[in-house]
Amino acid sequence: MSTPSTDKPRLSRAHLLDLLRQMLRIRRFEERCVELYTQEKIRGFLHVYIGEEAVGTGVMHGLAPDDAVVSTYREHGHALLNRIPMERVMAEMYGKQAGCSMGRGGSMHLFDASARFVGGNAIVGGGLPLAVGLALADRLAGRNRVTVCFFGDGAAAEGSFHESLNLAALWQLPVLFVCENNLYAMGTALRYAHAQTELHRKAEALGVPAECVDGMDIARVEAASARLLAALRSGEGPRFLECRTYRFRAHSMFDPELYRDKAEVEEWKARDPIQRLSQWMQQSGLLPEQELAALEAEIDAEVVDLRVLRPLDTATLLDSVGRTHRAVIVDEGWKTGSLAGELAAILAEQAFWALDAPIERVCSDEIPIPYPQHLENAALPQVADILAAARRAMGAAP
Ligand SMILES: Cc1ncc(C[n+]2csc(CCOP(=O)(O)OP(=O)(O)O)c2C)c(N)n1
Ligand SMILES: [Mg+2]
Repeated sequence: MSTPSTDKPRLSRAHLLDLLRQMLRIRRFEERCVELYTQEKIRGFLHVYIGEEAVGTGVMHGLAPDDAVVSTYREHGHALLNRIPMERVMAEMYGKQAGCSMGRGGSMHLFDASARFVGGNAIVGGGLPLAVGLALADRLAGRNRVTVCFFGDGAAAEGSFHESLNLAALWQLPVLFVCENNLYAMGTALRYAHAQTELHRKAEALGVPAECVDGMDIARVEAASARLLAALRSGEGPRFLECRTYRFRAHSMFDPELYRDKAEVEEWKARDPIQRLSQWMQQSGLLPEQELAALEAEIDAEVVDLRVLRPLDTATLLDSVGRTHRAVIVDEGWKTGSLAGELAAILAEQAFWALDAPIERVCSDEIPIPYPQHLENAALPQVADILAAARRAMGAAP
């Protein structure tokens, strides 16, 4: 999230890069989750957002830190965008105490009250009344903030949808209802469940002004939601945004996908919001090729923490280099005669042909470490040194 947007889409290079980075971050995180699920490290249900990233990213860029977000069971992206640290989200996927819901929620119940992320929710349509309640509480307490409520097309067939929109309109509450219309509710296509398939029209019928946008185009999502959020903030009552989108993967990990044609999936994949933005930026000269590679690598980087690798787990090191094809070794010891030296030797002996760039070692200066803090800092590896080494490993100018 960032500070509230104005009504114009911000097409500066830095802003677009930020949007691209956020979408890629969600995509890579979920691809990893799928891998971990197939290895049975993540258990229970898993519903990924792959293909729909432009919706959450475009809408949430317009939020202020104290705005609330209510989501569904397909909420990993929303949680990451809400600044819940990735490691707390991943720990929750594993059911660990360090997770954002203390390991009691799992994939469908990511939650962080301090970030005002009021949940993932396994109940279809369950988030809508919560969002209305949050906005009502803000109104009664005189707080000028908004609540964004994400839900799927399936929720628009539920009673709670109609009840929530009705009350929000009646009481003019500051809720932005965002319908992530991906055309299917599990295996049921929209046309089999809704008499009115233009879902934003349902909202209008209930007294909530509504818009519909191409949810695969982040610029359009962001511009529309910025406009609607501005209306909410100036006290004009609730708004509704229908985003036409598509999930590229199955509903969950237990779905054989017998209800849709492969050709349809391929057609939508050709509209991938990440590729669309990066291609547009490349064509407009805003994203040189090596920068895109560096961006991908920044997100793909793996950190192997050697403090937990005693006795030395060489297989993990080799495995990591096999995936990233690069190695940056950070060690507070000296380069010569240190653990960094030992690891570099192991990689040179056993992973040489997997490496696409020379091994980088970021170590302390070859001097006795001085006592005064500023001199100690000058001698020890610093964040800037690590970043410069990572850039060199990626072939970018330092
Ligand atoms: C009240 C309720 N009814 C049924 C279900 C079973 N169910 C789980 S997901 C789902 C489909 C919801 O589809 P949609 O709202 O379009 O979200 P999407 O999965 O497409 O993001 C259903 C019916 C449920 N979880 N809760
Ligand atoms: Mg759906």
